[in-house]
Amino acid sequence: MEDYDDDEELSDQHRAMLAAPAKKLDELLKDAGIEFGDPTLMEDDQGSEGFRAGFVSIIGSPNVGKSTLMNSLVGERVSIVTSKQQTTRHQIMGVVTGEDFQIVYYDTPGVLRPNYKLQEGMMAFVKESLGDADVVLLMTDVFEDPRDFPDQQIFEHMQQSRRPLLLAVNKIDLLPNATHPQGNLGKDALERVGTLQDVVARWQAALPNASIIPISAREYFNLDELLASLKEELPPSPPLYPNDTLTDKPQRFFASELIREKLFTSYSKEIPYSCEVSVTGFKDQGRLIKINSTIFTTRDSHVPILIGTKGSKLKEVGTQARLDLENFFGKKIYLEMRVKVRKDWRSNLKDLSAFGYMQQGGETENTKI
Ligand SMILES: Nc1nc2c(ncn2[C@@H]2O[C@H](COP(=O)(O)OP(=O)(O)OP(=O)(O)O)[C@@H](O)[C@H]2O)c(=O)[nH]1
Ligand SMILES: [Mg+2]
Repeated sequence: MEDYDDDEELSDQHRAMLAAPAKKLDELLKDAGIEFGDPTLMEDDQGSEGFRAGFVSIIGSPNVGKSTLMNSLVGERVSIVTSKQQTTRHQIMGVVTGEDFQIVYYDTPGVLRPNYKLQEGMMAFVKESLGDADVVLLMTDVFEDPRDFPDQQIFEHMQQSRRPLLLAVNKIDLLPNATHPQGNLGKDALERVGTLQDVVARWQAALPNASIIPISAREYFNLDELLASLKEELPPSPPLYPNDTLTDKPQRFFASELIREKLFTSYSKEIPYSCEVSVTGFKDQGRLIKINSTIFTTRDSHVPILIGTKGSKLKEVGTQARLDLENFFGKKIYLEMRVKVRKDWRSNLKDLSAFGYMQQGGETENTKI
């Protein structure tokens, strides 16, 4: 993966400006008094005829497989995946450019009722993505009942919205099929879930405006059909980003996410949710990348658990993270990890802002929907 711009000199604001979609150009032209649809400009637009491009926001409850789907569609591991809820905390962009289309996907945190400021920030990412979407890709899995969707306001927004709405019902590999007549759900769950037809009927009744596509994001089942449907809903538009764009975050973001993924897979109970990873140093020295990281946790009592006897646990976690980072960056990695206590980082606006969870101006509210 070499498509990230890791210009450490740039402020986040500058980086956001550089990554701003070409769509914004229309507004700049209008400000400059140049009429939209000016025939001289249209001549320059040759080559984009028949091209479609737009933003597709992947929204849904925690753990339904949003990040797995994003990675499968993009063909790279841009978003971390674990079996635990609330793995994704940010809005993560993944761009796919084809011959006649460009889709800018946004993977988002699972929809939840926020209990603390960090979760408010996560929900602001969801609402921002929803507001920006040309197509909303709502995702559920075979287990979820539409009545249990965690946020009624968002659900009603989807019911009433005139924007194209696709509903992907994920994990259908778990249902009984020709090779696994019993399925993989267990008897009780199977009775509760019913057949795929039952699942689809429940969601179609709750969201009559949605086109429903059953998929398995992990097994790549029906993703061609999903992609075809998404392409049909894209507005005619030239590409929004240069053709070779994959994502918009700097390399150190992916480093911190891969380390955070290991915290989710290596520790239990509240520890993954109490921790944040900050990459304090990222030096690419050609064949080797030196990464310095700090794990912040909310309680003193977590420190010995994170570190383990004589540092054994942290060493094990560090080794797993290093191997993954080497795979991801295609280079040797030197990884340093430290543990610090930052008692209220999940509610402290300054910390949350430093960790990238706040909108400009310190607001977590988003008014777009
Ligand atoms: N059986 C099955 N499991 C899947 C499928 N897609 C994802 N999973 C599993 O579901 C779990 C959650 O996947 P994620 O992609 O992290 O889910 P998410 O919706 O991004 O979760 P949050 O970021 O926490 O909201 C992981 O254990 C995945 O391996 C699928 O198609 N079939
Ligand atoms: Mg996720």
